[in-house]
Amino acid sequence: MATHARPSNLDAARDDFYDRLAPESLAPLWKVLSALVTPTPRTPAVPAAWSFDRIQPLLMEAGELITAAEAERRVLILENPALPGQSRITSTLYAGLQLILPGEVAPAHRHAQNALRFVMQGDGAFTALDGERAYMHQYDLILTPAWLWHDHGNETDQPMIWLDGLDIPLVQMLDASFAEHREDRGAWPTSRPAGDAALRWGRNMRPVHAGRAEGQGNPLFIYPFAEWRETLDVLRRSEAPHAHDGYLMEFTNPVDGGPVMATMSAFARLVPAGLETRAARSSDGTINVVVEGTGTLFIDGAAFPLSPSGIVVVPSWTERRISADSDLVLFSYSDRATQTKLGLWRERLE
Ligand code: GTQ
Repeated sequence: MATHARPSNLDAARDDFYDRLAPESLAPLWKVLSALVTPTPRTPAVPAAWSFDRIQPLLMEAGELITAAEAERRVLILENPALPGQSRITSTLYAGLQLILPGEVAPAHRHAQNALRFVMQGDGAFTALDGERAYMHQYDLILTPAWLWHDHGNETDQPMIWLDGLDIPLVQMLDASFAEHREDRGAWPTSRPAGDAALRWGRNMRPVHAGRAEGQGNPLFIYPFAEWRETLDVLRRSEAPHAHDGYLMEFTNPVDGGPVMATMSAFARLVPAGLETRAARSSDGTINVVVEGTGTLFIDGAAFPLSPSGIVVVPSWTERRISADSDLVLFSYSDRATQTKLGLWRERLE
């Protein structure tokens, strides 16, 4: 078989070859293959933690510098320290803390991105979804699924702060962002009384002739803290904790029992005092919020102290262990819904 003679100065010949590829918009796979097709996930995100107590005064300062109406959304973005300027906390997900002051309205808009809100401080402001208000209390989970009109308002006399979790980077990667704004920059008119969605969809029944189109995402858009917290206690009274996860509940969409939204999954967890979970990893980078208790989250061996209102990001395929000093209650969200649909999600329990 004829073989081509290799040039004597191979390195120089290769460099010359690569130089001639670039102007043709071509690149040699063999230089990048091992970085592209990795045996396990190699995330550019790093583990990181934020303390709500440090962010809260900065957010209040933002409140003096810009109104909710001016800003549209007055939010400080939690950026992964390894991804500055990219508005992402993991490769696919966004997190931010939003402030709405007494008397303010964050005007109605809708967008292709899915959003969840997890209430950190305040009581009684509302998110309106498609004409229905959800009055928010601390540690409630509120959803604004893709392409539904939503606005936020605060008719109380206290500032209200919540964590926004969105799939902004994922939608950006797909070049699939669409958004619309209400012409008058105001709130969407109320068309249903508060509590309507919970009565239609939160009672283990479903409307046979569904009012709102089911195709428009999860219609049950409020998951009150008082309800989900009680469930964790019921689990705890009746069974042993899971060795890797403690007591873990997933919030579900009542239409199909699946994840709360098309792209994001959300979870509530109780790790009882004294338990240290066994090591586990999963391919969905996860944002955790401490609701109650103290302990430590070990991520690839590094210790992140946990205390109420702390926020900790556990990147894809890092090893996590949770150690609870007192009963620890955590809320978390991730892109597991996306990965599961695509057949990509994996976990390894050690
Ligand atoms: O409240 O709709 O943090 O559209 C980022 C984008 C919040 C919102 C964010 C948004 C919103």
